[in-house]
Amino acid sequence: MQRRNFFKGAATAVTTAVAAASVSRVAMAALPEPASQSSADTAAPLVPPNGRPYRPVVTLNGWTTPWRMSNGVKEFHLVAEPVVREVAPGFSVNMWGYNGQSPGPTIEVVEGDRVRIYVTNRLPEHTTIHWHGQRLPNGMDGVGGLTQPHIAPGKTFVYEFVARRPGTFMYHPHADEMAQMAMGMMGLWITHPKAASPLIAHVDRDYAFLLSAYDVEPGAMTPRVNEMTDFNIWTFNSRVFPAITPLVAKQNDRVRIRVGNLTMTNHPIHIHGHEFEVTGTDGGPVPRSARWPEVTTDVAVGQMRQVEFIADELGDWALHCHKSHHTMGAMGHDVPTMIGVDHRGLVSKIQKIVPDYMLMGERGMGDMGSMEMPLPDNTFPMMSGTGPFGSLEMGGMFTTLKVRAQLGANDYRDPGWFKHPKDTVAWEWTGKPLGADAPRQTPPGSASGAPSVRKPGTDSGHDQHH
Ligand SMILES: [Cu+2]
Repeated sequence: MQRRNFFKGAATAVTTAVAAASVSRVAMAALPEPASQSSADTAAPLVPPNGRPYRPVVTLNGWTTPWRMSNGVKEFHLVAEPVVREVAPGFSVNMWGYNGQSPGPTIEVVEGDRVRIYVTNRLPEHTTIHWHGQRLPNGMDGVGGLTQPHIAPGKTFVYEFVARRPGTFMYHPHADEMAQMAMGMMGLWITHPKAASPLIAHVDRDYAFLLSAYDVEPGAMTPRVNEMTDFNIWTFNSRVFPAITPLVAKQNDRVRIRVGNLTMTNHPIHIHGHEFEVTGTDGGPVPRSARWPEVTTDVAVGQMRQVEFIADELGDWALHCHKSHHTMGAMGHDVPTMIGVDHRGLVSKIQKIVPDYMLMGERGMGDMGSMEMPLPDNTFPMMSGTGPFGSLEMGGMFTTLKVRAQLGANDYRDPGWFKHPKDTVAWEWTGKPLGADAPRQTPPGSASGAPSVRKPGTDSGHDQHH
């Protein structure tokens, strides 16, 4: 749902304790009406309403803002403001963002477009916007204090430049950066090529998302912004699994995924069942001679990676950060490792005092996905997400790529879980246990295929390799 009425939208979006700066109605009237978004759902791609055609991107759990044409200039209006972001159902966070959401809306333009962006500051402190990766006049680069004065609360600044090269970019503040990005201020910028390019393939599906991390204590609603390393909420576009929309593709579609990293650490983004190539970065398209196949690409802080592959394997394939802590949900930092510790008898003793007491992690941590632990209000389980075969034991930076034989060209709906062909799912072995007479691999050092047990001190004196 997009609300085009700024004042109505802002009135409902600003529900935090932070008082937003007042912005004059008269001053706003001449500006492009800022679109606002209240939903964290993935919006349908915005087919370009006028100007040159292109294949629009799908922003995971996000949206693309419309523009208005003004004497040949594409005009946008971003409003920096406090927002409430639904990170997962039942877990909303007080963030700062743009136009009702964190991340802000995706901006999509075409190479060569002259672009004018009005930025209105409704935050309680000053801000700026830096257009990460763009070629532009120095004074449009958005570094508060260096290339421009800060945008004070209540003020609107104008940025104007030509989108000179195609690619995947980001925008974020260059003012009180640590706090403002820790609060969710960021967005994607896509510049589509103006003509066919030998380095830019036509794709059937084009997905985009940003990596962001927050430190929200379980039960709290506002991130700690002075955090340096101990973030506990790991997100794709300020959203955690299983609340992240799956990527879908029709079999043999060429798929592009654009990922940008505005967290404080790197994220190795990993795909299952396919190999991709990095076809571009925020520096532009990668020369074909410099591409190689990968199944994981590390996205360092402040980088963008654009990967492409043919989605030719049917199924529900995991797509996730390979740092295992980053596919977990909210957790305190004080959970000791309990694997291998024998607690038998201890729990029943404690339960005499604390009836609800449960022991975590004695046999690994996997049980936590199915344990019904009482949670504080406004958080989500550390590992959650249920698949067709049970708990996925995942939260955070994880989603799925769903490849289907039948799918409409513009159909981005979740097709449900994959229906596996007969005899293609790993199964439990329930046959006869392997006995002494069953075929065995020959252990190294034995001369025959017969099972042999080597006793200490009876080395045969030679090794045989089979
Ligand atoms: Cu990660």
